[in-house]
Amino acid sequence: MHSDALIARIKSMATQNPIKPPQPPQTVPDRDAGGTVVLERRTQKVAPPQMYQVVMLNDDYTPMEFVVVVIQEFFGKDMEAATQIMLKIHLDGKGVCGVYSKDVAATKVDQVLEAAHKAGHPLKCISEPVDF
Ligand code: TYC
Repeated sequence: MHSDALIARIKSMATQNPIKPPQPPQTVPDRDAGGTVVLERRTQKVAPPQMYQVVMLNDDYTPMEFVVVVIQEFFGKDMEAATQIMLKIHLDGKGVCGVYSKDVAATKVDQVLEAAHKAGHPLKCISEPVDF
């Protein structure tokens, strides 16, 4: 290259923005290659699961004390809370002992009915969807 041309080239390299070298093609990050995949947040969330309340029913024969113990034992209430729930059932005919997923509510019903049956009491309870 002629020395004038070389000097002009060097001056141009010193004053101009560098020419961007060709870029490799953009690839989608790959999980298997250890890339991080960022998903867009969904605008609509999945609905929460339907919950079920365990409702205990009044009868004329089951002793109040038995009902209080059952509510403490299977629904995790202390004696005061269990007594209040029992009295509500006694006065209103029914009352909610707890709210659970469908499977757990069904298990609670089974446990109460088995305990009542074993003790010879007619105590009944059911589970129903919340907002029934
Ligand atoms: N009514 C019962 C009584 O007078 C007491 C009772 C309370 C029974 C709640 C059932 O779910 C019940 N001995």
